[in-house]
Amino acid sequence: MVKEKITSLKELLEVLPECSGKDYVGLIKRIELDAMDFSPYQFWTKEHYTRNCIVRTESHELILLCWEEGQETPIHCHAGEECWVYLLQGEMKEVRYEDEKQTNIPLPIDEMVFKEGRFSYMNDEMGYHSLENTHQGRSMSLHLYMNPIDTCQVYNKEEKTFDWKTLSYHSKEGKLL
Ligand code: CSS
Ligand code: FE2
Repeated sequence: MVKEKITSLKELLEVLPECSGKDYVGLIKRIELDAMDFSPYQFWTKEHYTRNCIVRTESHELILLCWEEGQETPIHCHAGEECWVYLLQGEMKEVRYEDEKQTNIPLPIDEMVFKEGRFSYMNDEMGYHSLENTHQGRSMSLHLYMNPIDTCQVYNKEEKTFDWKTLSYHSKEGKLL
């Protein structure tokens, strides 16, 4: 049976608490969301992309990332957690890297551009990745982590080292922090 699409944030927030384990991937595939729904959670800065928490429980975290043109992540891991990214608005480039332990220089192995309404999945067994807003304007991506992620390792190009970084929210439940 084909399950119905999830077309509003309200529906998504109703279904999320019932999910566990493999349910999350089924849920993401049903999503067809409109960026308009997310206006209470949209915040932007010129300095870096913003991480805006919509909901967080012990088992998952739903975050809206807002990107000005050209903003990007460093190469990073997900500290053992699973990560789904749904592109609400704009265009993003994702590059995946092999975990190159001998030289400590991550090796690009795959690159893809994804568009509105598409999603991407990542976990540490697949290596590291980076995301960049390649849209001529702002992009917005919805990130679902299972479980929540508070730190991750990021690649320092100058030092050729991976360093632990604390991840913080720019806003929580629509309120600036
Ligand atoms: N992991 C990054 C975004 S790329 S999936 C973050 O949560 O900030
Ligand atoms: Fe990531």
